[in-house]
Amino acid sequence: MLSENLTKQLNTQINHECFSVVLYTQMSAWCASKGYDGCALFFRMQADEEKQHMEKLFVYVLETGGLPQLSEIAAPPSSWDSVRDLFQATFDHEKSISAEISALVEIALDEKDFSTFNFLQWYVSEQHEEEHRLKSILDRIDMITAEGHGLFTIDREVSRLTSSGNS
Ligand code: OFO
Repeated sequence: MLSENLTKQLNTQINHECFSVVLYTQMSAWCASKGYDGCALFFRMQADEEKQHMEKLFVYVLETGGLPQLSEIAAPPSSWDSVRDLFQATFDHEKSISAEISALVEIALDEKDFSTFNFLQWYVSEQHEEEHRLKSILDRIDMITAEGHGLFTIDREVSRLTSSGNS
């Protein structure tokens, strides 16, 4: 049975995952509007993954006697200065999600709620993977450097990584 505090914190995380869905969907729209189809696909897939993250939390709260509670989602930004800027914003966003997950793990441990602690380990691994994937993309963008000349290559590279599921 979840404590009132953990129920509240997990509900906050459900809403943060919802924001990630909206953010990545908007990022996908920006990419598509610029003709960066590989990046657009990447962000559509990211948005789908975030929906799964949200649903996993939603079901866990329900199964442990809590009431999932959705709240207002802020509007995401709708444009970025460059593809690099877009991926940097994504990396920063994922790092902030990792910090939120760590804070939840800490609360679960403090409360000796080992079921929730165990449940959250999936998110700990997932965040590790996501940060690694985004850092790899940023590294490749930096290697390719000169945007304008390199954009086609960047887009193709992101598309390749998206379809292989590798970093
Ligand atoms: Fe990509 O973050 Fe969800 O958990």
